[in-house]
Amino acid sequence: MRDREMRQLVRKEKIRQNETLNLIASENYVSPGVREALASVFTNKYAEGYTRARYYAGNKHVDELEELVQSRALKLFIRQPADRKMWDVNVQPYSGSPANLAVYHALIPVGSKIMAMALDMGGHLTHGYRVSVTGKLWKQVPYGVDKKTEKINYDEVLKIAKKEKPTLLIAGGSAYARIIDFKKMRKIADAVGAIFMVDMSHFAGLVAGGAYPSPFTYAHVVTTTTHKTLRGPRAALIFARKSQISNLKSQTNSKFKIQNSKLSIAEAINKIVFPGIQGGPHMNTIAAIGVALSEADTNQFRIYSKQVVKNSKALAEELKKIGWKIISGGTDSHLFLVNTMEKGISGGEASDLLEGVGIIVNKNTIPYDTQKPTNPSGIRVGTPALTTRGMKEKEMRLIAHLISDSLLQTQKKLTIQVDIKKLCKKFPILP
Ligand code: DSN
Repeated sequence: MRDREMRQLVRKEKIRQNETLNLIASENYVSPGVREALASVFTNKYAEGYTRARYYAGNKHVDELEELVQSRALKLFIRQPADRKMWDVNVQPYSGSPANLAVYHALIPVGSKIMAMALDMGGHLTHGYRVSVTGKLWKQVPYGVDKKTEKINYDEVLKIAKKEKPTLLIAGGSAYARIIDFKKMRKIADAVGAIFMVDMSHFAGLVAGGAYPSPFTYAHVVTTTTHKTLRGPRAALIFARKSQISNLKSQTNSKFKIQNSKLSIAEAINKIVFPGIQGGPHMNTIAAIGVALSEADTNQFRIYSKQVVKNSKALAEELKKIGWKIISGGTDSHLFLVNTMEKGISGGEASDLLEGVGIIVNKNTIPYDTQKPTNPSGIRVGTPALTTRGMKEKEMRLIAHLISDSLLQTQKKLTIQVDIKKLCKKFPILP
């Protein structure tokens, strides 16, 4: 790169990534192949529209690319060819937020209710939270976790759904460590006539690798980002059923009729992604999604995704053993929450203390948090990135002690920093 300033920033960021332990649950390291596709000539091309229906000429290879990525996405997530035929996938969303917005805009009338996990219980901003545009256009009906078990209480979800009659029910979030029972959630959606959407952004890679249940049997729509456990570029996918939305029995109960009822769910969504919300798709990113999808369709990735969960369990268990409170008592996935406030350390302080020694996490609210979201009571810890580096349970146990010693300041900062650098060196990630 000729640009000296930019080159230096890239170099510095590369050193930072190499020399710190990344425990941010939503981050990962992409392969050289994914980065190569991102930097490919496809970045030069405008391709507004869809395959063979573009607004510009010169899209012969773009069309082939988009179709290839669609078929890879469908094949990876829906194993049975007969089931696959019932689904379409849109590979154009720039990221998770526009993907979710497109689904709502396509399927549910403005003003109707989206029932989703509350943000401070582990949900996501774009599931109708008040500061997001999704919370301004639609009304969020939140559900949470049980105060005692800190897990979803499906009877409680049903009770809220029956009372509120949402038009859309969402499963998935950004800080819920446990397996979600999609079958039960679909039953709840059916009981009140709601569309059932799963946002699998966090655990998509685990679904692809067989380390987490698949939502496809039960959902009408599945959205996902591609850059978390799936280890692709920063973008998103929307999987949608080809059935007509007017066929959804849901609509009988709702005072809000679903939009575009003559179209299939997938057609309605495609129309909103483009031209409704977005302009030209980022074809270089779509190429990179394609690379990530083919990488995820390998035995190596299946082993990786299972190791992500094993590592997460090992790290949570060891932290628990040495006296830290893990929300819900453990994890079934790539992440978990630690209540640091219990030891008098806020989430913000914890995150700063850890960054000071080279461990990167994010502060996070815990269920029924009494602190403000800007400085909540806990941290979120995730293992996708460290697993990509090749670390296993043994390293997780060591890291648990490094985390604990840093937070409690029971070891000299310098000693911990040296240990972390050594560990990073042993598991290099970026050449
Ligand atoms: N911000 C992402 C996360 O960290 O979970 C979700 O969009």
